[in-house]
Amino acid sequence: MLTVLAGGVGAARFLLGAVEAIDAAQVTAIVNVGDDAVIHGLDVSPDLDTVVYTLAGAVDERRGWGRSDESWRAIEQVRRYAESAGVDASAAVGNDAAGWFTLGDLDLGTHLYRSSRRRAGIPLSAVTAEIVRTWGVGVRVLPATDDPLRTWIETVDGRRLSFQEYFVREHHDVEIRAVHLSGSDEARPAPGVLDAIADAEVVVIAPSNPVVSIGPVLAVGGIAQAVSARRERVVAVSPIVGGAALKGPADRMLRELGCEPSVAGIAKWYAPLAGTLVIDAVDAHLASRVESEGVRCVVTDTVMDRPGVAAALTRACLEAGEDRSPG
Ligand code: FO1
Repeated sequence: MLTVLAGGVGAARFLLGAVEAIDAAQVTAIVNVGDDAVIHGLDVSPDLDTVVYTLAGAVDERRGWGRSDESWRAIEQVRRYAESAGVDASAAVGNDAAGWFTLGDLDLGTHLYRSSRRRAGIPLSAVTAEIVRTWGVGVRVLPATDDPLRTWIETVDGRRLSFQEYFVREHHDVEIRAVHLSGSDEARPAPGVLDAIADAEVVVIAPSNPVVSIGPVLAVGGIAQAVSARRERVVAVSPIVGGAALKGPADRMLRELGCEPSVAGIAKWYAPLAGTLVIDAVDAHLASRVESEGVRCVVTDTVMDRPGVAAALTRACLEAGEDRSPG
C-alpha cells in the first residue's frame, strides 16, 4: 500500500500519477484540513475537494481547484444582495467571505452536502468517504483529523489572518512572521490514518507546501511520530524546483521562516521524517547537499506538466522507499 501525505494541487497531480502507476485501491491519501473554512455558513474543505475533484476528473484544470464546467449564479446573487445592502464585500463578514472567496454552483453542492451531514453529527472522514464513493474514486481519501484544526498566519505587521484571508483575499502577498495552528494540541488522527502510515510499504510526502499543507497534517497528534518511525520507507518529493515553488507561496514562506528555499533546505526540513528526498533534474548539482543532510537523494523529473511524468514519479518513489534490507 502507498500512503500519501497531501495538500492541494501538487498532491492531487501526484495522486493522479499514483493511480496510473498502481491500483487505486492500494493508495491512501491523508489530506490537510488546515485550509478549511466556514464560508456563508458552509463547511469548505479546499484540499479534500481538490484531491477528490482531480481524481474524479472533475476539477477545473486551469485553476487547480473547484469544478470544471462551473457556473457562478448563486454567488452572483449573494454579491447583488451584499452590494445593495452596502456590505463591504472585501471584508470577512463574520467568518464568511462576502466577496473575495468565490463558490461555484456545482461546488456549492459539495459544501451543502458536507455541511448538512456535519450538522447531522457525521464526522468529516465519514462524509468524505460518502463523497469519494459517489465519484467512484478508488483511492481512500482521509482528512488528517476529524477535529477542528485551522491554519492562521501572523504577518510581519502583526495582523492575524485565516489561511484563506492570507491565500485568497491578500493573494498571499504579505510577508509572514509565523504560521500557527489552532486546535493542533487537541486534534487526533482521523480513523485509519495511523494504520495507513504504519501499514504502508511506502509513505510519500507529496510536493505540497511544507509549511501550510504538509505541516498541518504532521501537527495532528501522533502523525509526525508515526511518519518518523517509518523514516526509511518515507520518501518526500521536493515542492521546490530550481529554488522556486511551481505554484503558490511555498518558496517565499520558507525564506520568511528562515529556511533556504532550495532542495537542500527541503532536505533539512524533512530530514527527521523522510529517509529519501526526490528532486528534479534541474537540481541534480545539489544532490550532495541533500545527502549531507543525512537524506538519500533521488534525481528524476518531478514537474508533472506532461503525461507520464506523475506515474513515473510514483514509481521512482516506490522504488526509493522499498525495503532494501535483505530478506
Ligand atoms: N482560491 C482563490 O484564489 N480564489 C477563490 O475564490 C477560491 C475559492 C475556492 C473555493 C473552493 C475551494 O475548494 C478552493 C477555492 N480556492 C480559491 C482555492 C483555495 O484557496 C486553495 O485551494 C487552498 O486553500 C490552498 O491550497
